[in-house]
Amino acid sequence: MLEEVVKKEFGITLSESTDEQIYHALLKLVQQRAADLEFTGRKKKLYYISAEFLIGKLLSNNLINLGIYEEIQGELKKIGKSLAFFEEREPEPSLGNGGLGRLAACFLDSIATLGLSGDGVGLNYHCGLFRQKFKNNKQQEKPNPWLEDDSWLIRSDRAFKVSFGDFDVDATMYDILVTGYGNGTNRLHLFDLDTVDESIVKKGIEFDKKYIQKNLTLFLYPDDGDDEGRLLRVYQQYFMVSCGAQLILAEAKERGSNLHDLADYAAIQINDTHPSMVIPELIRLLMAEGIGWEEAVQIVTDTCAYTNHTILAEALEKWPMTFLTKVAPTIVPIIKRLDKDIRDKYPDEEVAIIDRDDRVHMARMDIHFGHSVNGVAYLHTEILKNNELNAFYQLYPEKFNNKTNGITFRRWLLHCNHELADFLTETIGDGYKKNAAELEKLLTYREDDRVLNRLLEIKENNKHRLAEYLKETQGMELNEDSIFDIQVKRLHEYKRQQLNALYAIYKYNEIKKGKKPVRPITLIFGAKAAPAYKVAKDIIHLILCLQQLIESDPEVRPYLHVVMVENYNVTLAEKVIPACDISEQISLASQEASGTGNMKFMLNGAVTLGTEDGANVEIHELVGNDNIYVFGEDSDTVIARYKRGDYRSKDYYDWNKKLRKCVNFIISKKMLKIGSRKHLLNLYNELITKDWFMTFPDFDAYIEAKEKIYADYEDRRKWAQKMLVNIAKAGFFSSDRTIEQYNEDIWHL
Ligand code: 26Q
Repeated sequence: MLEEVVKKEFGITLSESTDEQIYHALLKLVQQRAADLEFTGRKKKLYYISAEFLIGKLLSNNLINLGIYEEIQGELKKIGKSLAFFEEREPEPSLGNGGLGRLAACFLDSIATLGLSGDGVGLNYHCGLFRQKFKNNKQQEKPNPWLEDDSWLIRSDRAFKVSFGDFDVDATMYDILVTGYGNGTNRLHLFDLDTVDESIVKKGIEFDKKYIQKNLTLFLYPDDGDDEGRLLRVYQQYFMVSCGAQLILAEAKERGSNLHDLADYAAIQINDTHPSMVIPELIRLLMAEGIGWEEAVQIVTDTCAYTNHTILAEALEKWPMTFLTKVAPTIVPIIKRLDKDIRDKYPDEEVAIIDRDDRVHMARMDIHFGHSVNGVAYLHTEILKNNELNAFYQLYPEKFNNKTNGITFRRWLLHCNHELADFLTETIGDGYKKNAAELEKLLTYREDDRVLNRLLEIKENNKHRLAEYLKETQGMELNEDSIFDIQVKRLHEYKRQQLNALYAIYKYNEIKKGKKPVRPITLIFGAKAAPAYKVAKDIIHLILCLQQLIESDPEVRPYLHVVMVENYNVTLAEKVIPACDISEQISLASQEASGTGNMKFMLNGAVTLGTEDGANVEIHELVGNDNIYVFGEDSDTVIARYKRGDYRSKDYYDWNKKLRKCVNFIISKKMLKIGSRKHLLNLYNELITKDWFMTFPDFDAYIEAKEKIYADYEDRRKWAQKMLVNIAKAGFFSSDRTIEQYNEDIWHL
């Protein structure tokens, strides 16, 4: 297969080809095959519009989806090459930062797999999210340019003009082909400017924020610590939605729409509020085509739907009108008119689009002028309805619906855990690859020692593979016989990596006192902190200092190891997740909208240690009490305490001696010898004066849960049964199920 491509491209044989020529041929081959499978002739199409698409490397997944993985592997083997080499060589596109972006990528896979016509719409960030380096136990940010001459991007011939307040730009559209598993192909459209200039990036990730033509698509979420950064974000958003809206209308017309019937030709899913300006932009464009105000508003409402991914107030975007006036003056009168219509109808200030400080509330616009509002897990949607968005739920109960997140099993099982996937196929057949619910067939093997032992053996092998990889790439020495207890996700106070770090301190002290664990424990962390998020960086500092302290302590090191992997990204996730024994999902109840890492770990046979938050609630319900470890206060308690506003972390610190000892350790002599006084003291003070995400009230329960889960790990047969149940019950979390629900309830493709 590849032989023909190199012949055509270079006029040589495969064995004569250089690695770069083979890599080029692999991309070409995949693209040709994928292009042949494009969906055509459909009337209605979905546009999933999002500031992030954390797609990860694409080569292997595309080969799997196209059904030619083994064949290509064999062809390369014949000439003494390994596919793994080319997988490693591929740069990871860094077009997202966490859950929301990775979800968008899983959804694209499932949409194509289900044979639905649906494209992604986003931006082509040249450097995307920063690359993380550790120096002096601190995070440093470096640019991560991922674009190469040979890449998955295809330059399209569609071009759009976008008018900002002071100037116009000409946009270019690039496409990445999105393959479905044994099905057709969709596209991810990424907009860009030809004038963007990577050479303006200086020291770290700093650059001239004012020079929009040169910097517009350089970075994902440019630092918003100042007005220039915030303004640049608005430029990015308007650029994305203006291009997207123009594309959607152009394509709808090509498919036969007269625009009055746009909703029969297009469904638009707004991924959080970053693309919300698509609503006024579409109204503007429809009116420019001669459609009247009321009809234009109705058409847009019938077309657009909004997904909420967070209840954190600071993530609910509110843009000052002055920003919009500068960046996108043509949509300002439209937003004002939408606000007026709402104010005329509903006097409640809480549901107004423009508030008294002249700020535009993006989510409010989405809810009024979209036909659907969904949360991303059962509990999250309930909290939206009953608390955060209750005023809107009162107005539009029919718009609210839940779509519990999911993950694509192609990447998060077939690709990242070949050994487990093959064993599942041997044991229960390969029906589960297309129909995830069939994983439940595994339950019949619950008492089968051969199956249980094999699950343990696969886990051991994956731990070995991770250890090798981390040794090679990060110089780490992991003890493969230890328990791999893993917390990998973006760093945020609400996710409470600091609680896990306090446990590490507790255990360190216990071991110092002579209370050694029966089996060594490896606490693995991986997390990037937003560059301007000080407390998050202080938490990274704490973890890295603990790592150094413990590594240099021969008394403790054999029993406890804390490691923080550098530059946690999709590629690392694919290696870490299959090797995990214990999956840490310890967010403060009510704060994690869903989580999707929790699902990936479960699918790969890890047991969850978590709070009743996000999709953990649904995992708990599926696997039952025996197969998950739940601790901590529930979301009602937490929400009530926030409402009362009477949480004082200092009280817990004063009463709880065990806790106080661990917190004090942060600024102990030992730690100050290793780390920075300023950062450790900041964190210490933050905890005892604020602890906004309530780690102290959950501290005792967390320690108890950890000790219990470690003890239970020692009954290997029972543990294997827990692994088995987790894998068997993971089917619900296939993003194929999620997408079927979106289509059924919202898109109607
Ligand atoms: C907002 C305002 C200004 C600047 C940035 C932002 C911003 C940027 C990114 C706000 C939110 C995000 C990303 C949110 C996110 O990733 N949320 C996660 O979404 C997942 C998919 O639904 C859930 O599983 C996670 O629980 C949720 O945290």
